[in-house]
Amino acid sequence: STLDEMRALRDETERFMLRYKFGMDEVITKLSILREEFSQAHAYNPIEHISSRLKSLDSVVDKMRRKGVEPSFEAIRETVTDIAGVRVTCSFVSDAYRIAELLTAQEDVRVIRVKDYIAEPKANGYQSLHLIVEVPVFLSTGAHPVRVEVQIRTIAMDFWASLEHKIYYKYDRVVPGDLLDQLTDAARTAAELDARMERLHRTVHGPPPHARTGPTLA
Ligand code: 0O2
Repeated sequence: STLDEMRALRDETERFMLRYKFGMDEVITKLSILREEFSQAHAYNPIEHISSRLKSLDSVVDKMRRKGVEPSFEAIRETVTDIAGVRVTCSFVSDAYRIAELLTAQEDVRVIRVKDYIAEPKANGYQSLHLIVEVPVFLSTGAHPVRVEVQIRTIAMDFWASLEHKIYYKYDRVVPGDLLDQLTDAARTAAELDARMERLHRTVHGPPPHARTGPTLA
């Protein structure tokens, strides 16, 4: 009956979304382990904060429509790579790269895409290191690869991005020009602060163990 079909679709949708939650949980666990291990070994915390969110089904469908793709589970899996999102806030830029390297070097983590908006900030000044990774989630039916978007940034970048995000939505994606200019200028100030803090940090803790390079695609 139609009711049975509706129930089946509801269950399938729940199963579909739950996998993303599990993938997110896996990535959070990996990051938490790195954080604790690092704190123990280096006597300071490279990760200030880890947050996560699961995109609502409504936003997923909206995004599909914006991209002009007819929503289906298969199409969503392929096109919407940020259903599961994890955000890592670090104190220093070098730590942002270090966390990215350590995460992507793990053998069950497959790097799908890297966008380094720290090396190449967006025109509005947005900075952040974005990784799309695929991790296996082990269910009763076996291992299922799940994609998770990981955004790694400094406290200053995060501070800027959260304000910009609020302004962007307050003006319904059409922000007045002078406000945009001020935001871009503030992003420069944030980047300067990051550079100064990094220098101070190095004076105390020495240079980072690796050259400051982003993670590369395997
Ligand atoms: P929300 O509301 O944060 O969820 P794609 O996801 O691949 O279709 P794109 O643009 O290729 O889209 O991905 P990209 O550039 O990696 O950006 C994805 C996410 O990064 C965004 O998610 C934001 O969270 C963040 N982001 C990117 N650019 C900006 C920016 O200029 N300002 C701020 N504050 N955040 C940004 P969503 O789904 O677009 O938005």
